[in-house]
Order: sequence, then C-alpha cells, then structure tokens
Amino acid sequence: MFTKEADVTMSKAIYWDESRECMPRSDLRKLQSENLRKMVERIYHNVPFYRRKIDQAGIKPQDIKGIEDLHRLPFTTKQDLRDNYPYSLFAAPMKDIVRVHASSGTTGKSTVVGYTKNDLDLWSEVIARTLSSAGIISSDIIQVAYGYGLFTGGLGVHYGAEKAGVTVIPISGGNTTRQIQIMKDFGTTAIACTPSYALYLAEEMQDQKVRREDLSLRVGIFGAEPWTENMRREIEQSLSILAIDIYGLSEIIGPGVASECMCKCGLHINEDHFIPEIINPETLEPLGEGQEGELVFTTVTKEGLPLLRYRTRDLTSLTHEKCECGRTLTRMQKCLGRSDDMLIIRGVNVFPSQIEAVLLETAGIKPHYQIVVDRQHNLDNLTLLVEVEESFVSDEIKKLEALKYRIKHAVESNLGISITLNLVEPKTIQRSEGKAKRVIDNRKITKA
Ligand code: DLL
Repeated sequence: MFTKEADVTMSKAIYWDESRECMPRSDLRKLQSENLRKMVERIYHNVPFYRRKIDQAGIKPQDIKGIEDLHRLPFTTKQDLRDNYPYSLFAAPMKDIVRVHASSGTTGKSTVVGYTKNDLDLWSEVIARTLSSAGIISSDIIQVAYGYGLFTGGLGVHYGAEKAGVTVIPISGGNTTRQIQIMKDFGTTAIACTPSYALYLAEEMQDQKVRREDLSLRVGIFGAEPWTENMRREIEQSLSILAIDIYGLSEIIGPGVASECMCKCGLHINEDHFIPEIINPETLEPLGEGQEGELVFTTVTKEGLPLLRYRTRDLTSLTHEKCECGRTLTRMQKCLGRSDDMLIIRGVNVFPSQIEAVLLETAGIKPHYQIVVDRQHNLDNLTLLVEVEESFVSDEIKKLEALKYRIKHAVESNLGISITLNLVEPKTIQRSEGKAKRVIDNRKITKA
C-alpha cells in the first residue's frame, strides 16, 4: 500500500492496492463470484423490489453459483430507481445510511442514492486507486473543482483524495478567476473538474496572461461528461499537464467506477466491486470482448444501494487483456455515446423529457419545442426554443416577458443549470413526419 514516504517517479506505475489491482484474473473471478452470491442473497431478503424481480425470473438466490450465472439475473434501470423514489431500493436500514446524493431522473424526480459508512470507505478506496494510477501522491495538492452537494463529483473525489493523503482544496465549481488565483497561490499540482471546464480554464488563463511557470499544475482528473482524444490533446497542450479520464455514475457509487492509468489506453474498472457487462441495448443479449454495446454494472460489495445489472445507457466496449501498467482489471473504452437521449450540459445530466414535463405544466405553450446545445469558449450552452400560442403573440410585450420569465425560471430550477430561452411564433419550429427532432447537439463529441 502506498505510504507518505513512498518514493515514486512518474515513469513507474503506482498502485493503491496492488493485491487487488493486479490480481490474477482467475482469483478475481472467484472473489466476484463469492461476493455476487452474497449480494443476491442479501437483496433478495432486504429489498422487496428485487425479491419480486428474482421470483419473476423464476430463479432462487441459491441458483446463482458465480458470475457465470450473472446473465440469468434481471436488469435494473433508472426508471426502477424512479419508481422506488426515494429510498425503497435501499438494502440497509436508514439508521445505517450516512449520506445521500442525487442526480437527474428522466422527468422531474431525481435518482436518490444512499451510502453506509462502509460504502463511503469503499468510495474513497476507489478514488484513492484512481489518483494513484494517475500518479497523484501525498505530496500533491488537488483542487477539487467538481460541484459539491448532491452531485457526487465534489465530495466523492474529496474524501478519496484525503484518504490518499493528498492535500485537498475543496473549491467546488465555478468562479474561474478565483480558481486561477488559488491555483497560483496555493501551488495546486492536480485538478479535478469536467474536461470542458478544464479547457475553459485554459482559455481564461491565456486571456489573463497567466504564465505556465506561475503554476505547479501537472495532472488533471477529468470526467462526468464525454470527451474525445482531440479534447485531451487540447487540454494537455494548453495546460501542459497529463489529462486522465475518470468515469462513474451516482447509481453505482459516483466518480471512481473506472479510470485511466498513465498509459491512457482504456479505463480500468474497479471490478472487484463493480462487475461490468456489455449488452446489446435492443435485444439485451450479452456481447463479447471488444464488441461495442451498453455498459451494465452489478455492484457486489455495496450495502446501501446494491444494484443488479444496472443499465448505465453508456456505450463502450471492454478488454480483459492485462495493461502495460501491470493492472489486470478490465478496461473500458472512453465512453462517447449513450443509448438514450440524456444530454450532459456542463457536467449536469439533462433529459429532454424533464424539459417537456415543465413546459407541459406551463400554460400558454404549445408542445412544440427544440433544444439546441452548443459549446462556445468551451462552455456548454443550452438554448430552448419554445412556440407560444397565437394569443400571446398579439399580446403586449409585458405579458410575453412575464411568460418568458416563468418558463425560464421553471426549467432552470428543474434542471439545475442556466439556459437561454427563446420564445418563437407558432409553427416556426420544424415539424417532423415521424419522431420529432427535439435535440440539436452541435458539440459533435464523436471518436477522434
Ligand atoms: O457524473 C459522476 C462523476 C463525477 C464521474 C465526476 C466522473 C467525475 P452522474 O451525474 O450520475 O455521475 O452522471 C453519470 O455521466 O452515466 C455518463 O453518461 C457520464 N459520465 C461520467 N463520467 C464520464 C466520462 C457522475 N469520464 C453519467 N466519460 C454517466 C463519459 C461520463 N461520460
């Protein structure tokens, strides 16, 4: 295990827990199987939803002998979390839940996740692995610029970094001028934020004529949204740092489900805790190594909210080959797409259906709208075009302004991000013969 005195050079792989990260795959399989059996047993007895699902699948917990039986188990979806809002999927009593986080649901209600003390330890553990594999050690100073709060980014990275002995600057998101000032004054060596915010920071630094030698920054841990190899090159060049990808989702634990090592050739999944599968999103059939499909996770050690075959909707592929860094943990390709319509705007998950639900509640609006997403100066902008009723068009400007304020306020408070709202005249949004084209995403985040 990594200690404060550890003498590490950037060229050498750093493990947080070598016995797990480099475990022979046959041993790993045994460990996963044993934990899977226990987990299925536990949820069958503690979560009525899972008892029902497992019964409906015509199996008994004892039928699950190991991970070779994983495919027999039922899936869990975001909708299941929503239907059991807020706590009904928790497998531990509330007295043992010490933290909750939440992220966007498909409409209105958010997805609530709960952690026991052991879950928080586990989370810190996987973040400590992430940081070590990116070469971040106890002599580093990390500026955590992910949002703190219900979003898992800030607090998740925070406690993991403390566990790894790294000095944490809990600055949270936003306030770019201050971020830069603190980075200079406090000698920040590592930053954790979304990749688009990293590019924005780089641009601001250039405008403010901050010299590279004024900074001690050498590595960034970027995630919470898709980003391409092109973006990586841009970040690495403009900030002169190593840019490492970190992946995660609240339902599974938050950031730290998987992350890159310094080889930057796929993200190592902490699969002693989260067993990955790739399925065909249409047929739900499991796919083989190297085949692209939807990523599914089963958590085998979590207590608060263990999930069985959770459909992430993220598209990727897996390789089980040992990495050059020595880790045996399965790697996933960078995630660049989803099998649903979720958008990620400045790191915040947004479903078009959430916007639609708000609009339908607001009088004076036709159900015709369009969402346009752009990235300007490396910041995402969501513009919402909404058609108003004929009667409003002929109304006085004051009334239209009031309507605009009402819609903007309602949408912004539901999504948790600011938007640009344009009210447009009836019949100006293009009609489609089939499925309405609700979203125009001009960011073009595709494989480099
Ligand atoms: O975004 C957790 C996180 C925080 C990850 C900070 C990394 C860093 P949610 O808000 O639940 O959790 O959103 C999860 O974000 O299903 C992906 O679609 C997307 N996502 C997260 N990390 C990446 C990444 C956090 N590195 C959803 N690359 C996931 C691509 C990512 N997409």
